[in-house]
Amino acid sequence: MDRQRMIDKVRSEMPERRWLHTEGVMATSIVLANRYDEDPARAELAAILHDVAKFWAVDRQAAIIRDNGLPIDVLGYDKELWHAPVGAWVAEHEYGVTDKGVLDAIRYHTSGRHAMTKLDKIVWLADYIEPGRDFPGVDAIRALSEQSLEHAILAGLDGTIGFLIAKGKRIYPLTVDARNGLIEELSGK
Ligand code: DGI
Ligand code: FE
Ligand code: FE
Repeated sequence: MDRQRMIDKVRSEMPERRWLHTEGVMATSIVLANRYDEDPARAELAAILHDVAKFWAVDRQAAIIRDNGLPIDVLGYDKELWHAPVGAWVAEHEYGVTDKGVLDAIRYHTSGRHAMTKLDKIVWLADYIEPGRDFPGVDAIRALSEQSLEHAILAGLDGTIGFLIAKGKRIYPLTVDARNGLIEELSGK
């Protein structure tokens, strides 16, 4: 599917404010890809599709996970996590994306994972710091993003994990894996 048709279709799947968020993630992904020597077209493609399933009914999201053999453990955690693996499936099967690295960046854009690829990192971080995001600490992470992808994501993960702890919520294991993986990478282990 060509880029413009894809954009029009994704836009039709969400309210306008979420589309504006997606445009912010697209622009930020391109900036980060250029800064950190990744292909901006792949980063933008993952960004266009990353939240494609965010506004689908949760029953429809759960059915995609169950009916297609996606990791079922996520259904035991917050519904906010489901749209990421579902989005990767939709990108492949409804939008014809074949680039496994792009599909993984969509799949892991909410949680992260152990040993994140550069593309995973770019999309994860762009989602966190795009210009529409406004929460305490976001400017510090925007500043960090100019120095180090890994330090910026680590700070973001600490923020997310702290937020989940403050709310008494469980933490999805891949989110912990992502944090451990970044610390290992930064300490050279
Ligand atoms: O889809 P977006 O809003 O753009 O952002 P996102 O895909 O990063 O989703 C953020 C939501 O996901 C937010 O409500 C927190 C939640 N979340 C992220 N990691 C975890 C998590 N929820 C749980 N329970 N466990 C996690 O590890
Ligand atoms: Fe998301
Ligand atoms: Fe997002």
